[in-house]
This record gives sequence, C-alpha cells and structure tokens, in this order.
Amino acid sequence: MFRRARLALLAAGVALGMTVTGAAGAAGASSSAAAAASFPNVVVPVPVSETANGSTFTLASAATLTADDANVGGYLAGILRASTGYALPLTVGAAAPGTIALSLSGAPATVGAEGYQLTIKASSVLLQANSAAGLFHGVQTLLQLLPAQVMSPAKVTSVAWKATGGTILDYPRFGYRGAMLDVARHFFTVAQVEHYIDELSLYKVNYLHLHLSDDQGWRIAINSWPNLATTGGSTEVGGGAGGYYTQADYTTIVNYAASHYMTLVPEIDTPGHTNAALASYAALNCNGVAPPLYTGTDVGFSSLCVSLPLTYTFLDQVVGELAALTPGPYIHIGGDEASSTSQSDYTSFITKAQQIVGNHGKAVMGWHNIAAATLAPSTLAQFWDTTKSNSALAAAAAKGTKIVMSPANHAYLDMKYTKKTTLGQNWAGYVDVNAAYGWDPGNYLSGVSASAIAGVEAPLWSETLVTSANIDYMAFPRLPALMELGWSPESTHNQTSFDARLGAQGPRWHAMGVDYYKSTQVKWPSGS
Ligand code: NGO
Repeated sequence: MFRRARLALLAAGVALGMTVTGAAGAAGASSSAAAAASFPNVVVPVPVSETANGSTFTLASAATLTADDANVGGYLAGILRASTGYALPLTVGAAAPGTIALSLSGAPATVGAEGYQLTIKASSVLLQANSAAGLFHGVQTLLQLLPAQVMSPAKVTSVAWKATGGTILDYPRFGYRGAMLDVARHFFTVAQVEHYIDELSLYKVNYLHLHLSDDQGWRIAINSWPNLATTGGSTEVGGGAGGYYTQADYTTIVNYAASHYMTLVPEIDTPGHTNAALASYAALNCNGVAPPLYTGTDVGFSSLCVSLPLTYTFLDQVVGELAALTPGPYIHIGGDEASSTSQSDYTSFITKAQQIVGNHGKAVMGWHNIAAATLAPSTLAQFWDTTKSNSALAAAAAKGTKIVMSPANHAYLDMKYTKKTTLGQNWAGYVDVNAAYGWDPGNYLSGVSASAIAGVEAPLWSETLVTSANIDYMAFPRLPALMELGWSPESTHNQTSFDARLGAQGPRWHAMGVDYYKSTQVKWPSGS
C-alpha cells in the first residue's frame, strides 16, 4: 500500500510542484535507501509540506511525553496509552523535552494560529505550534503517521509503533472548517454529539454548527419560553420521543467542543422551519392558534409572524439566552426555505434579526438566502444551493460579505452516495467521494472572488438518520474529503493522490469501530 501511495504522491508532487522530496535526497546522501525516503501518502488533510529525512521513529515502551499544554498532552497520552499499553508518563511544562514533546515555542510564524511544525527523528518527535489548537491539529497528523491500530481503544500488542522521519510544516487554507449536525429532525444525545466531535477533530474541523430547531423539534431549553423545549422538543421525524438539551447540557457540549478546539455555532432556524416553536406558543401565530406538532419531512410550510411585535420579543429573548451560553462569535439564524413568508416580510425580518443578534454581541450566520436582505458587515452567509451562481450572494460578497461554502451537491453529508444507498436523500443528486472532493471552494461561485470565502462546512441533516452508526456511515468517508478542501492548499488538489490517502484512513476507522461507506471509488487496503 505504502509503495503505491508513495508513487502516487510523488507523481502528484512532481505535477503540482509540492515539497515531497526526501531531504536526504536533496542533501545528496549516499545511501540509495535514504535518497528514496519520502513520507507515505497517508495524511488527510494533506499537509502543506512534508520532507522526509530517511529515519524511522519507533515509539518504545519506555517513551515519555512532555507538553506545554495539559489538554493536548492529555489527549495524545490517552490515545497512545490505550492502544500501546505503554505507561507514557506525561510532564506538563517540563524543562527538557520527552520522547514526544509538544512545544509552544519555536514554531515558525508561517504556521499561524492553527498550524504546526512536526519534526520526527529516529528517537524523538518534536511538535511545535503557536497555540494549543495548533498542537492539537499537529497531534492528529502524528497519529495518522503511526500505524492504524494506534486508534484502537483497546491495547494492541502485535504492532511496531513506527513513524516515518522528517519534517512537516502545515497550516490551514481557510479559517472556517465546519461540520453541521441536525439534532432537530432526530434528536441526538450529548454523548452522541461528543462522539461526533471526537471523530470530527481527527480531520481538523474547527467549527461545530448545531441545527437546534426546525419544524419537527426545538432542542434547547430557553428559560423565558419553557414550552419551546417541553412541547416543541417532545417529538421528532417519525413521531419518536425527541428530546432537548438543558442549558447545562448545552454548556457541556460547548466545553467539549472547545477542548477539541472547535467553536460551537448554534442555529435557531427562522423565520421558516419554525413549526415546533409555533406549536409551543399559540401567541406566536398570526391567527393566535397553535398548529399541531409535526413529524413529517416537508419543508417551507411554517413562518414566524413577521408583523407581530411578540415575534421580536421572542427572538430577542431566545438569542439573548443562547448568546449568553455561547462563547463563539456566531449565532446562526437559518433563513432558508422561507416559502411561507412574503419577500418583503422576509427581508424586514432578516434586517431585524441581524440587529437583535448584534445587540447581544454576536455576528449572524445564515443560509445564503439571507443575501436577499441588506447584510451587516459581520454577517456570514452559508451557500447551500446546487447552482454555481447566485447573483444576490455575489452582490453581497462584492460588498464584503464572507461566505461559507456548503454546495449541497458536493458538501451535504445526507445525500445518498449512490442510488443503492438506503440512508439519506437525493434531492441534490448522489454524492460519492469524488463528488465530495471534486471542487474548489475558493473558485466555485461565479462572480465571487476567493477572498470572499471564509471556508467550508459539511452539513449532516437527519431526516433519515437515527443512530450514531447512521451518522458515521454518512460522514465517512466524505467528511475528510471536505475537510481536506478546507485545510490543504489548492495546489495539492489531486483526486488520485487523495483517494489513496483516504484509503489509508479505512484501517483507522476499522480500529475505532466506525462503520463507514466503502466507496468503490477508493482502494481500501486490507484491514479496512
Ligand atoms: C435543505 C433544507 C433542510 C433539509 C436539507 C436536506 C437547507 C439549508 N434547508 O438544506 O431543511 O433538511 O436540505 O438535505
């Protein structure tokens, strides 16, 4: 496998001018083995540059860990101890580096806030970054260079824990690399969300967007409007029991995400997709009559009452409580598929919603439809259509609006892979691995320049998803494809090379017990 992958990477590197050549070769080393040294093509997202040094690191039972950040050190120690069974004592803030040292000094400025430099020698590993987030992302790369079994939650004795020696310099292309989980159509518990966070963090995701309300369910307790959760959260698609997060639950998720260097973006979808709220309070309806709870999967039939003053009291109080619980900069106000709201009501609502969110010290994020209104400078628009042009969005971008790219025909993790896939939908077509990977977020929407793109997000809608295994099956292997688009330089984009790298993830998911889709577009190595 490695031989094939190496060749693919070298071919890609030659074609794309990447720094993949072994340093030993460049330095004119005499040994032909050293001259041929290169990193195996296994890291997703592919790093900015990888330079092999011809050595091989072996993690031995007597190895020690040092870390300038206790959280990242503890994270790495937890994974390594479980699979290797080694003691791996961790010292935080030690003067001398351990066998594996996570250091907050000495990283080049070029790696920025989230990047890192990883130097692997025969007897030591040095990871340097300017922030704990950078160390955390570098740890993911280090783990991917160790054998797949390193991800096993149980001790594995049959493996030599080796990693190719060399230096990796790495930092992200985009500042926003998100994943969205719809907990409204089907409710997922705190533990299930944490499990997804664990998986997302392996691929350097830094924003977790939770779709907390929709027609079928309201999933966050709001003290000033208690029926939202108790009534609006009492069911889900298909009529199950639903559920909601208490504010303490929500804070647990916020903190868990933060400990994985992910910022939470809560979404309260408005003015459409609001049946659960309208069913919870008759007074929110224009006619004063609460509709019944809804457990189907239609869209576009509900709307907040735009002319009603109470609508803005409601929004102000909901956003106020959510903003107080949310350390991140964004509150997502939805704004999609408001087909039961007139165009003038819609733009007036979005204008007011932006003021309300701004009053609570947050910036608005919204589905791209909000570009029909005049957007505040800080508002972030999320493109989700299947088209390649959108004149209102392009006009907003020309005036400074930043865009997160989630084109449904590439980035929606709830689309079926092929017509044989049983989970998911196909309104945006079928999205197999190559479709998920085969586009450039920085050069996709006509009339929108790369500088307007804040990043990429992979939304996972849950109309058909009930279990964590369902989530795993839809997210893997596509989520890593989208996060490579979000992290890696455009110059590294190469389908063949990517498919080989993605294949190398299969044995890791196998070791973790992740039930993923074995796309026929990828050659999965044995042990996948
Ligand atoms: C659309 C719709 C959602 C659906 C999803 C299903 C957006 C932004 N609004 O995406 O309500 O759940 O498709 O793929």
